[in-house]
Amino acid sequence: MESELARLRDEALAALDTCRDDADIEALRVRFLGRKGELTGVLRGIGELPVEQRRVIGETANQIKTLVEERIVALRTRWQEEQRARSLAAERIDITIPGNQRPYGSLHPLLQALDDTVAIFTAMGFEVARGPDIEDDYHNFAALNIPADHPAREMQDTFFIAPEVVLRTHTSPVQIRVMESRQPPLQIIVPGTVYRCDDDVTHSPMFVQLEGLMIGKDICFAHLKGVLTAFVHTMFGPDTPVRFRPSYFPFTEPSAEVDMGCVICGGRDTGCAVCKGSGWLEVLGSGMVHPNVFRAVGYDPEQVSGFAFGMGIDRISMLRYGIDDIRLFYQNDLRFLRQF
Ligand code: 2NM
Repeated sequence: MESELARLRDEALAALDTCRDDADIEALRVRFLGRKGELTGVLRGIGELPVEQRRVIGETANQIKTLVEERIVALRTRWQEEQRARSLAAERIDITIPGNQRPYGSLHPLLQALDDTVAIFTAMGFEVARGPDIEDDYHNFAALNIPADHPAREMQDTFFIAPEVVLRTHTSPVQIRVMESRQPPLQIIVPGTVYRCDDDVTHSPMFVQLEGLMIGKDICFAHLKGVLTAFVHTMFGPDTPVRFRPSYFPFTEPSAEVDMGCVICGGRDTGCAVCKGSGWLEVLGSGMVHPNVFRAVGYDPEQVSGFAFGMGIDRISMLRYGIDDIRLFYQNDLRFLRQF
């Protein structure tokens, strides 16, 4: 019996030495120590041995069992450590490798100027209104006091879709629609794309405009001057010179062009190409809404008054960022766009 146990011990230890992985170890554990294992069998049989042999054999058998168990635990631990070392080596992360750079986009310079302009007017209490790009003759022209023979209607300026249907040449038809559907007081701005049959360094056939309208009981030219001066000062700086110059629009009377001191030469020089030596740059058009416009939308010109204004956002953006060719806005050249 003693020699049988010694043989089992040597066999188990030798077999364990050949183990290559967890599965090998487990197979040997079952073979020697499992419920029907060889060593387990010996231990079970101890009860049938003569009394005087039981203690010695039992002790020896238990020692072997413990020895094999300990060897298995040691092997398992070593195996797991090796495996961990292997996976650590394989999955090693080099934190010095540069990360994946996600390219950031930026807002188009036109959109930046538009967002800023909208923010300035909404801060003054104006709300944003919108309308269709395709308009009828009435809203784009007739209701705005632009008679049938007015040059602004000419084919060369307006994109006609059908005899009475046009791509809007300004956003003013939206102001007409708002006035048709609501009563004063009214303070709205209308940002939007407009279309004119024009294409050169300073004109694009499609451009972004923002118009505004303030109507109430006693709105006068002083309100126009105050609001528009505040706009120029917020957009271009509080020390920017502003002047109002008489002008003409069919839909306003009186009308005024708003100029600001040249951003390039500051109005000091006389040789600046941007302001053509005048020291002033035109930023927007404005005026007191013409009584005929009020009549067209069903307002009583004796009861209400108001001012309106309009500007090309292209122009605002060009002045702001010193851009000299309007077509750059629409060519999507990344070398240009990445500068903003
Ligand atoms: C401008 C200049 C002056 C204008 C007038 C109106 C309306 F609908 F109230 F008659 N909307 N926009 C207006 C006035 C637009 O753009 C240069």
